[in-house]
Amino acid sequence: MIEHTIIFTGPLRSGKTSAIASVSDIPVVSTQEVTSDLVLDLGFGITQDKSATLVMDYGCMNLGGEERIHLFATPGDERFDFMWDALTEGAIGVVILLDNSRRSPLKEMDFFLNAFGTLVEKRRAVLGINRMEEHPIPTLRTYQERAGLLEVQVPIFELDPRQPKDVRTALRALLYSQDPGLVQSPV
Ligand SMILES: Nc1nc2c(ncn2[C@@H]2O[C@H](COP(=O)(O)OP(=O)(O)OP(=O)(O)O)[C@@H](O)[C@H]2O)c(=O)[nH]1
Ligand SMILES: [Mg+2]
Repeated sequence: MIEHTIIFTGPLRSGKTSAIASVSDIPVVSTQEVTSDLVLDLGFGITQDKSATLVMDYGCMNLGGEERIHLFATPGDERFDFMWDALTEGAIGVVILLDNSRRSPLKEMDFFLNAFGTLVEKRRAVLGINRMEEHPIPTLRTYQERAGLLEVQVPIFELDPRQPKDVRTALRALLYSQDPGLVQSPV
C-alpha cells in the first residue's frame, strides 16, 4: 500500500474540518470541542459560540488500487502548533485555507506560508480561499501579488470547503507537484 499524508491548515473557522469531511471515504475522526467560553470572532464584530477542532481531525481517501491519502486537519487555535513540524515531516503537501471574510486574511497567509515553510519551499503547498462568494475582496490577484512579493510559488484557488470538487482540485494540484503520473488517479 502506498500511503500519502496531506495536511489542511489555516486560521480558526477557515473550513479545514469541512474540507476533510467533503472528500474523506470514512467518517471524519474529529476532536471537536464545544465550549461555552469559546467565542469565535467571525469578523465585522460578529461573534458566535460554535464547535472547533481541539487537537486534530483525520480522514482518508482511497485512490483505488494500492494507494491512499491520509488527511489531517490542524486546529485553528495555535495551542497545538508544536505538532505542526512533526506532521509536516511525513506530509507530501499542505492545503492552506484562508477565510476571505476575516479582517486580515493576507497577514494570515504570511503566517501560514511561514509556519509551513519547508513544504512551501518545495512547492508542495496550495492556498484555498473560502467565503469568496460573499466576500470577493481581497481578490485572487491580490493573493497572487502577495505571493509574488514573498517569492513563493503556490497555486491559489477559490475553494469552498463544503464542495468536494473544490477540495479535489486542490488535492490534485498537490499530487501533481509530487508526481505528475498521480493525476491519472481518481482523486
Ligand atoms: N458560507 C460559507 N461557509 C463556510 C465556508 N467554508 C466554511 N464554512 C462554514 O464555516 C464553519 C466552520 O467550518 P469548519 O470546517 O469547522 O472550520 P475549521 O477550519 O475546521 O474550524 P476550526 O477547527 O475551529 O479552526 C462551518 O459551519 C462551515 O460550513 C465557505 O466557503 N462559505
Ligand atoms: Mg476544525
